[in-house]
Amino acid sequence: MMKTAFIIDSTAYLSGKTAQHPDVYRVNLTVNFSDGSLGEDAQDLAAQHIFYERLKTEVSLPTTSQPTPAVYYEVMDDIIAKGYEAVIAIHLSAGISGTYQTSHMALSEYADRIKVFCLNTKAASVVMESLLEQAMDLLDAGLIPEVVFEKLQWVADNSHIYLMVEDLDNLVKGGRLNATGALVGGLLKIRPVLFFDEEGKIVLFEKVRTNKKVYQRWIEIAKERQALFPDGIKISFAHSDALEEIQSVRELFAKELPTIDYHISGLGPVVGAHTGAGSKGCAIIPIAKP
Ligand code: MYR
Repeated sequence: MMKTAFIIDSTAYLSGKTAQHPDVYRVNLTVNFSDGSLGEDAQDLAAQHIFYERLKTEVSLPTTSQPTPAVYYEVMDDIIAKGYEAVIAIHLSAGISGTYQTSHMALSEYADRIKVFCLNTKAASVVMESLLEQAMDLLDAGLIPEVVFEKLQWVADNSHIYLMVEDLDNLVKGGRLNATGALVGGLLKIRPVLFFDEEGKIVLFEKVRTNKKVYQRWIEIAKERQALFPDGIKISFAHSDALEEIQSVRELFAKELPTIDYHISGLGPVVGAHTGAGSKGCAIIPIAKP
């Protein structure tokens, strides 16, 4: 088996066993508060909670920044020195961040020394986490990195992420949602459901009246997606400081789709700076079999 390293950016918010895995190298995005201080992209729920508490008192929204090229050079030099033969990088959607592009550019410079694969997941958070887990499983099953990467691309292309935020303002001001006047106007009585489109940009998917109806709609879509993928799907939920509500959403799902593997993960400061607190996401991810 080819000795393979993984680079993943902090917006994956790894919570399972992958977080501590020795072959996983994390590069961090940063939050910039309006007083000039910098915040780490906290990975665990308790530290994320502290960020959302601080957010309540901020007069203007923090901005975010991607890792500099130097960060990738440092990680890659380390990976080369440790004798890895291949590296698979898994990044936040290029439709909402320059992270993938910078990584791709920096990693390409090493292509004469190590096999380099850089993935634009066109997604964020739990989808990135699942892609990493699936990559490890596929390599363990004996697949070569080239084939693993093709399968990851298929998973990325066929994953769906739905997102509900309490307030669209953050996303609009941060330029991550292309909102028309019609979308922003008259939102008081509706729950806009957002979606990552084919290019990995965040767009309006549907307007629904209540949270309950949103969740029913997600379940309906999950059933449709399940029927499309005979090798199975996984459903992962993400939330910004809204664990209890997302746990009850999982209960709703489990009643109607009992055989599925569910996972819940927190969204940290970099994503939270754009979504605000209380956002809830549902990702429907196909499983690639070796
Ligand atoms: C940067 O500064 O490059 C980072 C930009 C991050 C934008 C995040 C936008 C919201 C993503 C929501 C993900 C929800 C997943 C369930």
